[in-house]
Amino acid sequence: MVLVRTSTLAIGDVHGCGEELADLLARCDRWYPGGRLVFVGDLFTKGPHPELVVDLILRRRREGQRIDLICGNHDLRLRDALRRRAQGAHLDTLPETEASTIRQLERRDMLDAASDLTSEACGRIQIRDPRKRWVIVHGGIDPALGLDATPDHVKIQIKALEGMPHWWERYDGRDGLIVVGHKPLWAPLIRRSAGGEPFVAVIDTGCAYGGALTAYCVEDDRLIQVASRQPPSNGFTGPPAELIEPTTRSASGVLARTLAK
Ligand SMILES: [Mn+2]
Repeated sequence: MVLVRTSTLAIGDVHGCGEELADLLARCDRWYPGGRLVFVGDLFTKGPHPELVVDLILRRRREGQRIDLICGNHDLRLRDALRRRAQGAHLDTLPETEASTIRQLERRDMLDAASDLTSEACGRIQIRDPRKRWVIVHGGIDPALGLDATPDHVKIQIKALEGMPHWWERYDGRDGLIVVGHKPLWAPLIRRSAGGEPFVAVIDTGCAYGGALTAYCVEDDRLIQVASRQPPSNGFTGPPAELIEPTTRSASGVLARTLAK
């Protein structure tokens, strides 16, 4: 069965996991062929194959697929490192994570293309649908301020202090469905109203740490996952035993275990 309709697929933090992104997009193609892809940010650093991420985005755009990029905190870090590199900085003088990504991109002759995509991502804080039913942003919002009044830097990298509630635990849905990455969770987290309508989706499932890569169709309220190929780290113990396909709706209202990161 193929679900035919305009579909928007938010893609969680890829972090240079190019092979997993290929797996995930192949799976998305089965359910949502030609769907619009919106990457929630943190595209290239940490994982082993940033050049494959570049290649997939460019190739699919050439084939006519609509793809939008949103700014993550690691995209900003990479942009800064790329600027310093372009000004002649030696890789040894750059932060280790960014240096290793740049080294890999240079080796595969993908640095310029990756720089362009990183700049593009850094220029876009959020994507909101015209009817204001949903918004996709990297980190989240300050529920006390609301979506419109939350400063950009907060939207990019809001994180709960130790022992304090996450922003999504204090959000009541008044600004519609907010889809984010940024905070790696064991499982995607969907919060719902009493009527079952989703108003929060957290879809960073720690692919760079051996978890999974997750896509979420905002119109359909459905999740698609593939297993990470990376060694477990940062508290992850490996990919989830059961990956979520669009046939299985996410568990209603369940707060997933979160990483102590
Ligand atoms: Mn991230």
